[in-house]
Amino acid sequence: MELKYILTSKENGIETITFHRPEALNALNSELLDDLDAAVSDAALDPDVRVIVFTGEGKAFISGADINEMNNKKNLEIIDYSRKGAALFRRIETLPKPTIAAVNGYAFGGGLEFALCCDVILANEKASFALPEATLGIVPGFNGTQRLPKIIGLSKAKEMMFTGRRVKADEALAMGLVFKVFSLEDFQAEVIREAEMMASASASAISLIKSAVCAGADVSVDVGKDIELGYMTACFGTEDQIEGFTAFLEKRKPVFRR
Ligand code: CO8
Repeated sequence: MELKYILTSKENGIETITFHRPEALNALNSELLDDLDAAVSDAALDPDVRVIVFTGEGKAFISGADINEMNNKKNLEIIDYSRKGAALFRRIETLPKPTIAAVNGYAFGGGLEFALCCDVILANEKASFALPEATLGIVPGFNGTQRLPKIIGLSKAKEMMFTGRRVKADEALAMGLVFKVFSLEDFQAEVIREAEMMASASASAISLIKSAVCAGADVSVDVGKDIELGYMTACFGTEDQIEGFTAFLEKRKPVFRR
């Protein structure tokens, strides 16, 4: 399928999905969401893809949902649009492969909400983050009201949502929103280095770890510990577990196939 607003490339088990709508600073319109859906579906099914990196072309990661497209929509149309994005974002959040948001510039509104669905957020020094919806008279509609407080805490999330102010990379790092910040020149290589570390670990173990984390996110520790027990037990006897243990005992690096 020909994609209009997404570029993809694959190297050494790492798929890079680049938002490519420069005329609107990669704003998310329905077509871009469809392209993203198609690219993610391909990457999810491709056994050669072990890690997915999302980034943006130019000075934006994603400048938000497309304000032109949302303008004049009626309530029910907006509900459909919000559900479409939210369902796709949730699918990405629960993909059985690791995802990295490599935030290269503006991550505003739906752009920040998208990044919140990725497993790790890395940023360059030019990255900035905001949920400016209140300044547009709307509510973050791709579930930022739900995810941001869980990541940075209620008070900081409310301050960001009430003011809509732009948070620069260093502050985002201090808040725990971003995992690491890199200089412009080191950014690409460091993102790949992080992705390579994930790609060299056991893909089957990572998928089970992710399932345990997702399934346990909203339950008590007592319920969560049994969820974890199930996934941990499932690893034993798998090809990767045997290879991982054997490699350790033979003092060599493991070679995982799955
Ligand atoms: N939607 C549509 N077009 C956009 C968007 C956007 N979010 N962002 C930028 N553009 C367009 C601009 O209109 C401009 O187009 P044109 O050249 O035709 O005038 C082009 O991109 C370049 O933008 P600027 O000239 O403004 O570039 P600057 O470098 O001066 O400014 C900014 C960059 C600061 C990013 C600025 O463009 C901006 O403030 N953009 C809007 C940011 C924003 O408010 N984002 C949140 C949108 S709301 C949202 O995301 C809700 C998500 C949930 C929705 C769920 C359904 C309810």
